[in-house]
Amino acid sequence: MLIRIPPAWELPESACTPERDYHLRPRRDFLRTLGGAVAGGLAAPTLLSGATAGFPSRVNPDHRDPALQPTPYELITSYCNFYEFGTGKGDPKVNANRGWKTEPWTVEISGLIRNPLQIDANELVTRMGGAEQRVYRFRCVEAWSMVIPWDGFPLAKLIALADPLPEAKFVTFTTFNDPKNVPGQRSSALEWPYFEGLRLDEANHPLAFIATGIYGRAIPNQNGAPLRLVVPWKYGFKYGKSIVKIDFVAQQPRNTWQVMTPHEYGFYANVNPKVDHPRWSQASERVIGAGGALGQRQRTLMFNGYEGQVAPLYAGLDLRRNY
Ligand SMILES: Nc1nc2c(c(=O)[nH]1)N[C@H]1C(S)=C(S)[C@@H](COP(=O)(O)O)O[C@H]1N2
Ligand SMILES: [Mo]
Repeated sequence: MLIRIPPAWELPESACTPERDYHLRPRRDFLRTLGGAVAGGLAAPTLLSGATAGFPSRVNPDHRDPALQPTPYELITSYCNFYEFGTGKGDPKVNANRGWKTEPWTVEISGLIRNPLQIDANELVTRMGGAEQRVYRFRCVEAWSMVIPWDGFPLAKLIALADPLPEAKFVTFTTFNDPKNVPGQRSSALEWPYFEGLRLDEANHPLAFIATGIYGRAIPNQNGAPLRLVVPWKYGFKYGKSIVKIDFVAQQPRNTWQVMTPHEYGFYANVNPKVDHPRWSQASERVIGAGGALGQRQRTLMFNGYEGQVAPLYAGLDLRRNY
């Protein structure tokens, strides 16, 4: 008999709101009808302590791993890094919701592939078969962490759609560039547009994900609407927000933070408690939302706790040099 052992990040079907109830519709409609769907009693809501009440959390009620206690929605969506909208953690929630339009949104898939295309973000989610939920640890390079219930689709599905040529070895993610409407992009805080890259085999890893939602709701502007990268074994700066272009290339690309400060930020950005940032330790992290204002501290895990799944990607690589 064949018994399928689900990977740790996978939740049973019963824990999820049926995908037809969101994401397959334009985000406008989704937001408008969400209240109705909750009142209709879809997916027995398991509200988490501290989470905003009134929407189904879709978190597996059998989830007993205390290390993966999801961070309240309110904190995930108000404690942000999104330099286009200010450098303070509270700035993006305010500034990304002052008329910046994330719908309609077109993404271009290009480069060394057989199926280049330009596609509307909602249409892309439909082509990917709708959204599914993943509860992942999130570790910022600034030594704080959260646990985030993302909705979205595996990056590998998008790569299959693109159909890379054998010469494609890396994937790059270019985020939006709109200095007219986005004040941060008129400053020199970073080099714009924000830019990231992965090796093709990293991008194809089953954990790598494109997020389109959080806690079953359309992803808020401040968290990278409508499409943002999620690579749970890497530091948060790899998670490019509000992507407009996914390009398949032959050479290892640079990324925004590496361009800014190459001795501090590298291409790999794998979470590694043994390799300190030049200005602080990476051995532990502050858990946002746990244990008072400063946050409880916990030990940082190799590859952010995903070592069992991703270590083979880096066999033979010196992780001290390739940080
Ligand atoms: N376009 C863009 N993407 C970005 C950033 C940014 O400034 N601009 N900041 C990164 C950093 S440093 C982190 S820690 C995460 C923060 O994601 P969150 O605000 O959704 O938690 O987004 C990443 N993606
Ligand atoms: Mo970060």
